[in-house]
Amino acid sequence: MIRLFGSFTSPFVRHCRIALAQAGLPYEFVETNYQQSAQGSPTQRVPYLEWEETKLTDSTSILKFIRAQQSQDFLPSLAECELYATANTLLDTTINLFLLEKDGCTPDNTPYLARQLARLGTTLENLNGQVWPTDHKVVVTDDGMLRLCCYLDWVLFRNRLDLTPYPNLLTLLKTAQQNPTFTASAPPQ
Ligand SMILES: N[C@@H](CCC(=O)N[C@@H](CS)C(=O)NCC(=O)O)C(=O)O
Repeated sequence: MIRLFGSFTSPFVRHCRIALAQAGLPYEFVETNYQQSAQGSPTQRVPYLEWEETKLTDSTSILKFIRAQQSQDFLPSLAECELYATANTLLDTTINLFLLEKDGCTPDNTPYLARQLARLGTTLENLNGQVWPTDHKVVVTDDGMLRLCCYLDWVLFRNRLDLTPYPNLLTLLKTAQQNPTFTASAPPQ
């Protein structure tokens, strides 16, 4: 049996949960906190996955594994790969700001964090300028768009950023929210 370790709030874990549901693969979800992930994975992060002798410690290799079970290529096009990588930058940057804020480091008192915040603004503005599909089935079968939607929903869930300057991205998220598999994986309110 596949075992996926993670939390219901992590956007990285959510993407893996969606892919597992799309593949129809049975798996055990093991809720894992910071202390447990420090023991269970060398990266001290979630998600990680165990299956027989296979142990994967990053959502990217986990997604590649899941898509391979469906005989699907992971990130087959350059555009999908670029969007997936861009969404990862948004995720890592926003989470970095979120976690450091808990230690009292903010863009106001730490110059590198001001650069991190600026990176979010320019990246979101660029993505908002793109044309997005309006069919939820198209959105959730592209791992770049799926990654971006997991990110946008997490931003709203954690109230991290004001997304109103990015109406096209909010419309993209609304499109994804028409998909039952995407909605069923939403963080608990
Ligand atoms: N590149 C990793 C990032 C995973 C990640 O940042 N997970 C967060 C939870 S959303 C985490 O476990 N953070 C713990 C920490 O930073 O110590 C992936 O794609 O799996």
